[in-house]
Amino acid sequence: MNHLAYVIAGSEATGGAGLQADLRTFQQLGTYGLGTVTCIVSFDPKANWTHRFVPIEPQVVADQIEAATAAYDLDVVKIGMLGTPATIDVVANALAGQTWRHVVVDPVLICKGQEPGAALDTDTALRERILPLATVVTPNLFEAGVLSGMERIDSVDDLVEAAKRIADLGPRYVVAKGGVELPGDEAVDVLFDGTDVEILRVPKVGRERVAGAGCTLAAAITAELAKGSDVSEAVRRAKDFVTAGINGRISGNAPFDTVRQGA
Ligand code: PXL
Repeated sequence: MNHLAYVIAGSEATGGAGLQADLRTFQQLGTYGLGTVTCIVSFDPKANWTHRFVPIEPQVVADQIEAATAAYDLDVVKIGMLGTPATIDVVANALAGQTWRHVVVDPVLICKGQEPGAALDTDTALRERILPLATVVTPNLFEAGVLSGMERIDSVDDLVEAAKRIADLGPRYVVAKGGVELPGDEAVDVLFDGTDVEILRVPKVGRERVAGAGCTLAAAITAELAKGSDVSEAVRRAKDFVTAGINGRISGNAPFDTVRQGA
């Protein structure tokens, strides 16, 4: 059977994050992946690997979504980096044009090197237009703080509280990720389904962030949902997949390692 997994996200030119990581994840997990590109991020190796960010013309984003959704009966989509309020509008309008079994939103607010000011506009648009459409949202620690309005998230209890507050913004399921920055020896994720809390823990792999982990987790959830898992099972499988990818990570000349999908 053909399981189709669709992603609307940015390109990251080193291939570690964004659409490239998403499509590798889809392929590794046995789905047929297709992608719509929203923006192009090219790190600048001459300026400490900060981001050069170029949005795709909003109409071209709309055209890509039109082509993908006309060619196939898609019912599961991942939303990654959108980048600008104009792109968010186009994507929100296009998503509303059909029903989806699952909309998995990785609420990418800011990448290393991006202007915090630009991220605030994007935050508001994402919160107002995209989160209400999400069935699953996967904030990291920073995003969980911004979206919940909590100033500090220092413990698993705080992360649970943040997940509950984010659920009030519309998504059915919230996967709040502690990552390496939440204090403790474990990488903890909290899954809140509106009623119950499930806590997933694995020993931390090192103490440095590995590029592409957030993209890969949300893409793996999307692929597992496309294949028919329920959300809890999809999240647990996705966490195993990312943990394996972090253990098998790739090092190059950039000052950060990258998840290897299918390691
Ligand atoms: O990891 C977040 C992310 C998502 N999407 C794109 C990115 C990044 C971070 O660099 O460039 C396109």
